[in-house]
Amino acid sequence: MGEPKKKRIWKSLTKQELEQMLADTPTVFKGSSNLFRNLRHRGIIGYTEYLFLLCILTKPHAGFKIAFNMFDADGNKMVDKREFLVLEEIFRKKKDGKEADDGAPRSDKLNMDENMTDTTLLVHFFGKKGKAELGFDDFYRFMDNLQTEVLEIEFLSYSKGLPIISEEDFAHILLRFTNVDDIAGYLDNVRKSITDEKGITFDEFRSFFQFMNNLEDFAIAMQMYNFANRSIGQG
Ligand SMILES: [Ca+2]
Repeated sequence: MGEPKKKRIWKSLTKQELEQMLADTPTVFKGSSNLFRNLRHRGIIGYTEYLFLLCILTKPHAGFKIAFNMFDADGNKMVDKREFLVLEEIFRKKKDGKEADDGAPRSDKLNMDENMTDTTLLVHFFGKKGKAELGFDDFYRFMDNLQTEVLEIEFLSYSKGLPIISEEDFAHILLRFTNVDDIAGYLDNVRKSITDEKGITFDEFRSFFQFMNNLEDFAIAMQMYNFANRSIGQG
């Protein structure tokens, strides 16, 4: 919400500029939780890639393997570019809301794919020639780094250079995910109930959001305890 604060002005790239951008894209071996921040505006992603990245942000780590296996159509434990491009098809189907076999012969679709512009993400994963393949470790690290990067950006926007954010800042972040209009009462509660402010570190912040990504599993576990009539303690 409220982002992006400033709209970027529409920008056209020349073919040379685009090629330079793609040539400067770091390989997946050089991936880090600073990848997107280091690239800044020197990169391009497609809409389906944007949806894919957005999806990753709220996936539990256990789901990474499922996603990897989904791409790895031939089961050789590596994802190649062709396998990854199935993404286009998945999101296209979702948009149409049906199993859209448009009747076009398979070869037509592949031709279309080959004429597609490379993106930063494709070059990052599969190299400039598109021949590199992605192993599960690289894939896992990429997804983990992306989650960390986005959480870091959020954390740093509140911590202002300090190693912690305040409990009240944390409450602000949580309330952003709700439909509550008048948050003053809630923030008052936080102030009253926390007399001894310790602050929240980035590790705690990240753990919390990783827990949120696993909320479904947690709910199932809680139901089991409930069925078994067992109580749960902190330990
Ligand atoms: Ca494969």
